[in-house]
Amino acid sequence: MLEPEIETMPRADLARLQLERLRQTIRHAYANVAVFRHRMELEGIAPKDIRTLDDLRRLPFSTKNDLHDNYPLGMFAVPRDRLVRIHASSGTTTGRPTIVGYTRDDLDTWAALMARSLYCAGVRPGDIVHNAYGYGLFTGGIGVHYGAERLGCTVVPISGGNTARQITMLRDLGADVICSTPSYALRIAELAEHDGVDLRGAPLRLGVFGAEPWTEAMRMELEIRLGITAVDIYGLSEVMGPGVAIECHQARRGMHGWEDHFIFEVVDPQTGEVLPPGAPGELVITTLTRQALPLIRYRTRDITRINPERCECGRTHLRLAKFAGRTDDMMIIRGVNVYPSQIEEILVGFAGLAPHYQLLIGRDGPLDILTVEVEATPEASAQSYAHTEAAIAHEIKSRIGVTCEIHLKPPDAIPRSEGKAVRVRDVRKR
Ligand code: DLL
Repeated sequence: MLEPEIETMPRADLARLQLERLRQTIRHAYANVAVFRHRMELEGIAPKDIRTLDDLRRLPFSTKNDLHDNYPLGMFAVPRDRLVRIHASSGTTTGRPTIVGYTRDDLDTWAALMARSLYCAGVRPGDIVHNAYGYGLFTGGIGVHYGAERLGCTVVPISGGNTARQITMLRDLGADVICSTPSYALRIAELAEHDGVDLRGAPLRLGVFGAEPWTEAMRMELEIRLGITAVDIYGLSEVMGPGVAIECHQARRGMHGWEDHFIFEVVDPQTGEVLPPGAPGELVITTLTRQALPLIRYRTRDITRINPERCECGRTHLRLAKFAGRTDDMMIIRGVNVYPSQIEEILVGFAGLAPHYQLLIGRDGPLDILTVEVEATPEASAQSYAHTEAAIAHEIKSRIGVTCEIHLKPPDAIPRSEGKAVRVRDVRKR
């Protein structure tokens, strides 16, 4: 273990550390970020009023809109010349990217947390880490890179894309660990099989996958096809990047959220009310050590549950359940709430299907209709398509309760991702 004294800290000590850091963060944000100061003034709260961790609930939420409204650097708490790096995530709603930044200390914290996370996942010093997360403005590539170097690994900074070369490098260098989005790992597995390269016989033993929702069914698929143990990693640019939470290789039942650097709450996405441990809702994160971009009660829009029980690995930091999706990815089809991950759970492992899919939301008069496009395997005969389509539609209707159309597509018809997969296409807007 990298930092046993912190990772297994008694929860009472962890709470004391959190309170001390929370108060410091609030003083820092209040003094340096006009948006936070105005909001707190409107609520009639001053930094000195935050005396316990429960007082956090008195503070207003912050959202991605705050970052957009104060684009590009209006939410920053340090002068521009203290920023040593900028990252950004692509803008979904407004088209504007979300800009984030780091001081030298922020980068140091991030590398240390990523090293801690990779160790927690089972990566060890000396391992060859094939890093196929995209390098650049996206935090995945560079975030994992510095963490793996800090841990003492040999990093192969291949980034995403050029899948044939990925396979050559994986095989020839004998990588121990692959890091990528789960959808891209599946693409690599698929091409390796197609080209007759057996990665299962290679030293490769571990996959660290994240940056998009993925299911237990997909985990099993990746483990079998790549001959690895697959571990889930979570993070978001706004609060740091990858390394906010990760599964331990011992239990792989929920991701340890690093509570010495973040406070995690789960709230009702509609009312904002804080939910008790175990209830599913929207994850809200408060940063405790960020200098450049402190965020207080940031609404992530990601849906999960908190498990505060001590883990069998000995770590005391809480666990976040595998993410069901994002509030903005939730489809409401004729009154039924559906996440893409629920459909994925059914498609993966269905005989004759390759787990490449897209969900199309269209309109038939006043009614929304869901069409599932999914690929058949090369072995499946075109004559059996209609039968498989009916079987999938039946399964989705009985397990999720929505009626949908299934379009089985020939192999390679669904676009492959080299980063985050696009699962939902809303064709109503066209
Ligand atoms: O995706 C950071 C990252 C890179 C995480 C590499 C893990 C590995 P963003 O581009 O800002 O940052 O996107 C953040 O991606 O709010 C979630 O909706 C989603 N996401 C990230 N990890 C997971 C995961 C990076 N393990 C957004 N499961 C987040 C489900 C995830 N969704």
